[in-house]
Amino acid sequence: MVSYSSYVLIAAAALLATCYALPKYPAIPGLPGIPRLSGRDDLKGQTRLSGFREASGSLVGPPRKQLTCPQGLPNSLNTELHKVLVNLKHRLSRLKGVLVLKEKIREVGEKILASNGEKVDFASALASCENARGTLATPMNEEENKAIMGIVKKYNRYAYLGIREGEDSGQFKYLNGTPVNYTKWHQNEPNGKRTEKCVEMYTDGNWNDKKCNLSRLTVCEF
Ligand code: MMA
Ligand code: CA
Repeated sequence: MVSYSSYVLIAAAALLATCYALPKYPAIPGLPGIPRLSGRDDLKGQTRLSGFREASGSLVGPPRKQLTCPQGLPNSLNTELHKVLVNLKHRLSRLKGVLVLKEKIREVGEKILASNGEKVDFASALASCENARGTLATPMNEEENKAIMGIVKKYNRYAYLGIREGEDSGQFKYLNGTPVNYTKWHQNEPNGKRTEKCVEMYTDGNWNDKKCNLSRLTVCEF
């Protein structure tokens, strides 16, 4: 998954190399000659790479009469890039099919969830998720909670979530420090009163505040 965006960039760069190799075509400031796509929406159902033209908006100087990059890609290049992206999307969707079939990942909305099956303490679980460029699974709604529960059930082992009790407030927070806005506490939880600073998910999907040094299933989100 990680390499998808780099793949797209490399493919785009390779094709654009022709473009930028021509004289008088300045690269977009801030990037080594590759215009920035403004988000994943750029890749959704588009036949033209308008994001590329958009990126040229900040360029100064008189308008050019010639068909130039980055004002507008030559049609042949645009078509070629479009083909590359359609191809990549198709391949990616097939690879995703394999991973879902093999139960290596679960998709919920934009999130991808996965476990390495390892049972470790909170810090180690978080470290393995971050090493894989993800973070600990953090349910933000019922649907995400259910998806994580599916993994917890599959391994039949409680999992630490990406939620911790704040040092000062005693409030439970996401790892970025913002207070939780969706919870699924088991009855009478949380009850640790600042002695149980982590949160585990039971196999029924409910949460319990718990000490952070136990062995729990590592479940990451990407
Ligand atoms: C354990 C521990 C607590 C939890 C209670 C629920 C005895 O403590 O897991 O975190 O709240 O069980 O009974
Ligand atoms: Ca508890």
